[in-house]
Amino acid sequence: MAAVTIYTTPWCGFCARAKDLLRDKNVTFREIDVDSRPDIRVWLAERTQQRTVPQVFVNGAPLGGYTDIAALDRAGKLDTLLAAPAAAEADAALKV
Ligand SMILES: N[C@@H](CCC(=O)N[C@@H](CS)C(=O)NCC(=O)O)C(=O)O
Repeated sequence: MAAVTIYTTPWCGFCARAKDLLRDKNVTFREIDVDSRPDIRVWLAERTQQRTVPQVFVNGAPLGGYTDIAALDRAGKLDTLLAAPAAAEADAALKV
């Protein structure tokens, strides 16, 4: 199973939907609350070119937000990405 990290804020509906989608797939993920972490939000904007949460990373690669992973799921591509072997080093390189 791939290493999954999701950057979120509390009271974020898209974050809840992204986590629900991952949970529905029995995916274990690491959640980073960036509500009080402007340093991580700056890093995320540079890394993803997006300024919204959630931001989902699989094996260190940015997949985007909820609508992005839902689109990957509808296209039948998300399960393959999630089933890849964990790249722990790539995931550990993310900012926390
Ligand atoms: N299409 C994006 C929309 C994400 C979105 O609009 N997130 C809101 C919070 S729920 C956001 O980040 N707003 C700007 C902010 O909180 O700084 C997704 O599906 O993830």
